[in-house]
Amino acid sequence: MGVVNVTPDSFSDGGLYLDPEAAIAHGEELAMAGAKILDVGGESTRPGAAPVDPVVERQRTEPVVAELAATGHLVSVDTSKASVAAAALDAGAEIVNDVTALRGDPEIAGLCAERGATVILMHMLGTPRTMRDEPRYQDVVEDVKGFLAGRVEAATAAGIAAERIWLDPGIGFGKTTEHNLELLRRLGELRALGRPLVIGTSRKSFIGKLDGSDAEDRLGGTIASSVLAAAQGAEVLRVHDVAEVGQAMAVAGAILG
Ligand code: PMM
Repeated sequence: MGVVNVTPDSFSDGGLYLDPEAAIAHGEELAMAGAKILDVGGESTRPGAAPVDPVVERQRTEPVVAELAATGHLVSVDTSKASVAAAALDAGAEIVNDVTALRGDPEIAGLCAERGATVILMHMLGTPRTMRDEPRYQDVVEDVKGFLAGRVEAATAAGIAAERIWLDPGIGFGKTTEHNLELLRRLGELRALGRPLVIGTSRKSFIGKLDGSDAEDRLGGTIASSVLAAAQGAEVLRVHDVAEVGQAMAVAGAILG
């Protein structure tokens, strides 16, 4: 999954693709580099980020989704808002990637059910505004697993088919570096939930915490964590550097058979 952030303030690539033409060209580039899914987002989830007005978020994402879907790409929309998701689904998106796991907007679960969309349910402790405030878990893997199981129940109760649900432990969302490492180390335990696992480590701050690197210098850490996640059964890797991670995956896959 290649990341297409149409935002002025994402930590990793904020402002680079705010213009729809630039975002579309970037999406095409990621697809050429091997991305099977293009994840279009119009609201930064960086720690401390302010919420974006739904109209603005929709204006950022809709034309980019429409063009990328029209040229035959599988598109997901990274949003927690039903109105933004609805516009993206109308424009041809097939997947709703919701970092609040359908808790952010009471309308979004019903919408996804009605449209037969695939949904990505992600774990986050708190909100992007508060998630750095001393996150605490009994056992981070068990807690995340319990949360995701509960969200699968809520989603299926709202009419979303179980086979349309993918799950994501939410690396960096309300977790310390040690929590992130523990989740990656024991990622295989989440396979017991029986749904495809999505993982997003790309350029995240836990990498920088380990070696002091800035967001644009975290490719090595992105590759190491992505390959190890895939080796434990993650099926979707949400990354900015599609070509490089793709090559690492091809080599790792060839060696492991
Ligand atoms: N991370 C970000 C945004 N959306 N969605 C999912 N499912 N998983 C993630 O880990 C995730 C996400 C933040 O990264 P960005 O600012 O580089 O997009």
